[in-house]
Amino acid sequence: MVHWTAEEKQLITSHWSKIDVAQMGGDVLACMMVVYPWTQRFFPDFGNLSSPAAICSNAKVRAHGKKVLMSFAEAIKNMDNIKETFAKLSELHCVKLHVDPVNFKLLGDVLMTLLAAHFGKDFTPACHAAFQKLAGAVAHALARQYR
Ligand code: HNI
Repeated sequence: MVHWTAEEKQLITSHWSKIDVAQMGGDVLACMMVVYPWTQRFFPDFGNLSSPAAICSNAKVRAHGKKVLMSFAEAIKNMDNIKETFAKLSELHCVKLHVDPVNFKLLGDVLMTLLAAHFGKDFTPACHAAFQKLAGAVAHALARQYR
């Protein structure tokens, strides 16, 4: 189990409360699809993904990104129990969708970049480290069914 210090928990919850999950979620998923274009192939029903502009304004991309980030919110609510919280989602991503777990990490990296852009100087190294640890725990929990 991942151990969290009181400072890490505080940094994560206080910053998380200041983001717009729908906006950030849409941006994260769109950015993942633009920067790592092979991830687009998991979403064949999402319609027009023909350019960065098309991806960023695609309503299905934005809605799905919101869903993804809402499950990060679940992880934050259940920080001491992330593995169990993601048991069903792990089954979906591994057994049904066969998403290569490398992509979980890439999504986490995109989230770090966008959090840094959003918070600027307030995204201190300690804060970055705490969120990196969270993204790592989420990626690990999602990949659980592969192990
Ligand atoms: Ni992911 C569905 C959460 C990474 C491809 N994904 C979901 C759902 C959630 C979710 C929540 C909706 C489940 C439901 O409807 O029951 N995904 C997450 C999280 C991460 C993540 C927290 C974090 C790393 N997913 C990825 C990655 C890919 C991915 C990296 C592919 C590159 N996810 C999918 C696909 C679906 C999906 C595909 C199904 C979409 C659909 O609706 O058809």
